Amino acid sequence: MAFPKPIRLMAAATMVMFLFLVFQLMRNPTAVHPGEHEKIPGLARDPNLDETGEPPEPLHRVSGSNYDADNPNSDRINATLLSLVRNEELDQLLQSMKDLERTWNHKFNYPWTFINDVPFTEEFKKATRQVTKAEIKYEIIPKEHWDVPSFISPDLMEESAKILEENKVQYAQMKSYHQMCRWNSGMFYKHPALKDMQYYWRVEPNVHFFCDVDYDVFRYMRDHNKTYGFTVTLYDSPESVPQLWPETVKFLAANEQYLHPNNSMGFLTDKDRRPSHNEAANGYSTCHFWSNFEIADMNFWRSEAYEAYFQHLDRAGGFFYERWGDAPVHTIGVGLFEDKEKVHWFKDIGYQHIPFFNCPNSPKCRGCETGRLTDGDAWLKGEDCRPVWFKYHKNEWALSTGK
Ligand SMILES: Nc1nc2c(ncn2[C@@H]2O[C@H](COP(=O)(O)OP(=O)(O)O)[C@@H](O)[C@H]2O)c(=O)[nH]1
Ligand SMILES: [Mg+2]
Repeated sequence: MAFPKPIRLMAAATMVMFLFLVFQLMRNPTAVHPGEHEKIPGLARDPNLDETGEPPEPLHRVSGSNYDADNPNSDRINATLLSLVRNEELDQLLQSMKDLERTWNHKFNYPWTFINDVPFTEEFKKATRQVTKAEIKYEIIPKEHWDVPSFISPDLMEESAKILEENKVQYAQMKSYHQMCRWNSGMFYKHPALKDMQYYWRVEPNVHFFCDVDYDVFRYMRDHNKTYGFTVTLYDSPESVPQLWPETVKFLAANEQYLHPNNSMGFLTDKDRRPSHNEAANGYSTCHFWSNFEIADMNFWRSEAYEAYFQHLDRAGGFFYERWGDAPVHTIGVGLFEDKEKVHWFKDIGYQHIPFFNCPNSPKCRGCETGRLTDGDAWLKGEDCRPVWFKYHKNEWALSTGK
């Protein structure tokens, strides 16, 4: 039976539309459907939703026995996985180690260095040796690196802690937390055991790694002339650092020769996106690289500029009278004294430290949700500083993927 021509045309058009829809759905079955957590104020689209491969060549990979743990002529460079950790955090550390060994280090066998302010227990040593083929060093912090400096007044410290506590600054009263922040800011790379090391990957207890990484990240840093690598960047609580930026400005006024011409001043002082933070932190955006993850070059921390900056901050007393973290101190140091081109977003390293994630869109990742920033309270979604970073820096990944 013959249908009139208009009906036949409509049927054909419907069929074409249907086939087109089926094609679109089949084409990208793993496409991420944007949910609430992917909406980041200030970013049109979370770059973690774009497919993520590897950074550009040259990349060094495993070939034959070149990265075997017992190869005395291996392709490893002077680098270590580094963790300041307490004996009581053994289980949480094993979690971090297992994830990093599974996704990366069982291939490259970089040595681990564990550092503590007290001796490691035999139980700690025995258990950590069981999860890696790589060499492990267990080190104690020299007392003079950890102790509260003599120029810090205990009375003023006690009074200050009360004020910090009233301002709801986390860990305000915990002296060891202040010591840890100071040590991570300006001491760790002076440890005698790290004398011959150039690069480190900082690993904390109870973090997660989700994605297989198949190249030597330390050689990546060296070959691509990078100084500092991060995964997550966040706003800080201004109440923990009110005098950090004013002290930084004072230091710069007397040492302007250290300021790098291609610095990250825009990122450090952005006022547009969160004026209240900038105001409360006296000119600092509070944007910082979240330093519980760092892959970096210790020679930068050992440089004259950063050392002079750390000495200035240390004398100013803010590690104890306020609660300056190593994250803002490292970020400001790198942001002022280093070329911004030398900072790298390790987008391809899936990472979690409670309550934030870096979770790229890659078939190499398992166990995290692409593009999810946090599994914590709703307000945490606003804490992402990547929109500020990308306002002032090009997205290296966009260049390689064309997105
Ligand atoms: N040995 C030692 N490690 C510490 C101490 N305080 C903190 N750490 C380590 O320093 C890092 C940061 O501490 P953490 O409690 O995770 O701080 P948060 O991530 O800011 O909540 C972790 O690797 C801890 O294991 C301390 O008093 N002694
Ligand atoms: Mg931690």
